[in-house]
Amino acid sequence: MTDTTSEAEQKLLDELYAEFEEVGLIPLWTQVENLMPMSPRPAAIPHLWRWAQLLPMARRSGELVPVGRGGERRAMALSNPGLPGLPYATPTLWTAIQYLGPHETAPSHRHSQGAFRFVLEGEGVWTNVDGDAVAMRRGDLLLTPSWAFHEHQNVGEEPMAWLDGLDIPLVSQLDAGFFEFGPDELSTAATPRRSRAERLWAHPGLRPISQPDRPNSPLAAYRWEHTDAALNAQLELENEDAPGVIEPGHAGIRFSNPTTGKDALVTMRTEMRRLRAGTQTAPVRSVGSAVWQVFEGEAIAHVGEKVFEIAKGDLFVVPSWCEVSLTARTQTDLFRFSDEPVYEALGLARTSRGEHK
Ligand code: 1HN
Repeated sequence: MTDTTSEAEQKLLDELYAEFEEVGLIPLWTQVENLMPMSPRPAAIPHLWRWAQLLPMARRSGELVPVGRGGERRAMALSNPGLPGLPYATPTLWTAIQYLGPHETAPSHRHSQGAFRFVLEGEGVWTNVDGDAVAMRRGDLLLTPSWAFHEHQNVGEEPMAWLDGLDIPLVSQLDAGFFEFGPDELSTAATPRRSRAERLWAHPGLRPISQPDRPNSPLAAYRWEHTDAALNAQLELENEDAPGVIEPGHAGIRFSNPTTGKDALVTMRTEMRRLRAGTQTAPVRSVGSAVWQVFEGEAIAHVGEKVFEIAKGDLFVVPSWCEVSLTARTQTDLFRFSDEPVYEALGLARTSRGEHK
């Protein structure tokens, strides 16, 4: 253990350690630094994926790889270089670009992993969630909470690509994964403008008296027109010196569960940010990991030691306790999701906001 250990003592120690290994023991004194670092030491690293590279590869997959039973989804997962060989963007968040050609269907199934879709561009796909047909359009956030049956059908003449977020790595670590195939036939071929969930739940501040609280939001779709209006209102109020923005030039909304006011999904935070052109955000770091996607605009993201020039569709990862700040070249909208609700539920959440640079 120390420099002063004699040869005889070293021999006894070696014997002891060999016996530890044999019976399945590891002494704390050789491990304490790894077990209890002074602050998080994520294996995941800050990383950027460019939409301009992802989309053509999704198209090629669309030409070459059928979608159907077994594979279930034509989804290409972001693999963090710090987590080599794993289809994980971060240790808790699965993130993919999914592609569905005209008149294709991705079959019904359900799983204990929670999921959402965020649409960068395009339309024509309806996702049926427990038999409720939900249109997917540009700027919309669509939810597929844990254990809801879901299938996707493209009724249009154009292919569609979107972003998928799931808590797959978290659920895997927790050994809490369950999966079930659904029927092979479509649950519904309907293509309504408004889903049943929206007809029941999408009225600001008004909830149906008949419905109980739920851990995940019952509102299956958060429409771009509402998100856009909420962000615009914050920036307009800023012009009147009224409260609303996160910091000067930086508006933000969180997608929430209308039954609880908490995050729309139990395990994942989903947000949209709008930066006025020229805005530089204060550096922030939080415990837990996040993925950002540019919805519109051009900006520079400082993430830890890295600097990313980002444009529409680009995706980047912010590992735990890694500082992030953004500088908007043009007005920029960003979708962000993270695992923060998990840390909050466990009493492990921490955030620190630095000075503007
Ligand atoms: C899934 O069900 C979807 O429904 C996307 O679109 C990605 C990755 C692994 C397992 C199930 C979807 C998935 C997934």
